[in-house]
Amino acid sequence: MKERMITLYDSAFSPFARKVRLALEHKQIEYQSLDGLALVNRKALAAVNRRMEVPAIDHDGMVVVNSADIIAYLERRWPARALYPDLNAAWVHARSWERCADTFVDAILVNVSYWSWAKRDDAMPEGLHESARKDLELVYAALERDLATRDFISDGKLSIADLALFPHITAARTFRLGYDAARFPRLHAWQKRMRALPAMAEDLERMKAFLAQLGAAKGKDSYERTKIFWRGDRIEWMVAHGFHAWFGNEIQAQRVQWPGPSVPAPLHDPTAG
Ligand SMILES: N[C@@H](CCC(=O)N[C@@H](CS)C(=O)NCC(=O)O)C(=O)O
Repeated sequence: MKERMITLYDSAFSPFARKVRLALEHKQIEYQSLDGLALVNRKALAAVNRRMEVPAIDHDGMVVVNSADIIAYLERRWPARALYPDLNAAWVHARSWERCADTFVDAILVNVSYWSWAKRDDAMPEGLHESARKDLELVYAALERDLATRDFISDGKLSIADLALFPHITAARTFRLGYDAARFPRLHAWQKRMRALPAMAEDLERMKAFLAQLGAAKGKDSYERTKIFWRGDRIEWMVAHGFHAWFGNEIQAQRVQWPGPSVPAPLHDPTAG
């Protein structure tokens, strides 16, 4: 039986969706993509992921959600051009950078991003940008350390650590939170090395095109821009840095959207339908 294509519930704006798309590209797996966060596609997204999050993939009727699980699935099905390093220590290192990108770096950058794309009439709470800068400095210093002996973060070749971090590190500058190239020269060289890879260059182009289209569509609203989607790690970062009053006010003012309740789909039966 001919294998059907993967559908990726995607968003050019989501670092998690971008990570999965980069993995698909790296592994040279055929896929089609659907903008899961466009309002017109909300129902289609809800049908595969009740949490209402991208990315999700549908592979011949089998749905996988959550970026790290999707990539683990891709690695299992298409082991060639591996994204998880062979050596145990490098595997552990790459997974911990992926987790750091997904839970910590994402939280910092997304939480400062609301004043760029969401419809709001307030200013960023005092101290938020400062807290973001402080925490990102820790990330930059750890990357500079890890790149002392390697061209890529966890291994001599590209791994999941590089793919998970790339969307964030390249976005940080937009929010005036980029690294200082003079203080972090190895990180800067890594960024240049990554940008030179065709899949990364295309990813950045897609992101730029998306932002241009979002700017042009201002007012017409193909995306939710009033209520912000909140979940665990992003709330944790906000509250842990003393912005609980601001967050409480957001809930009070009904500017919050929550993930939907989600339980696993039944075991997939490849012979059905
Ligand atoms: N743990 C999830 C997180 C995915 C996530 O946070 N997705 C965000 C976009 S970056 C989302 O779909 N939010 C829904 C929305 O903005 O409406 C993963 O790794 O895939």
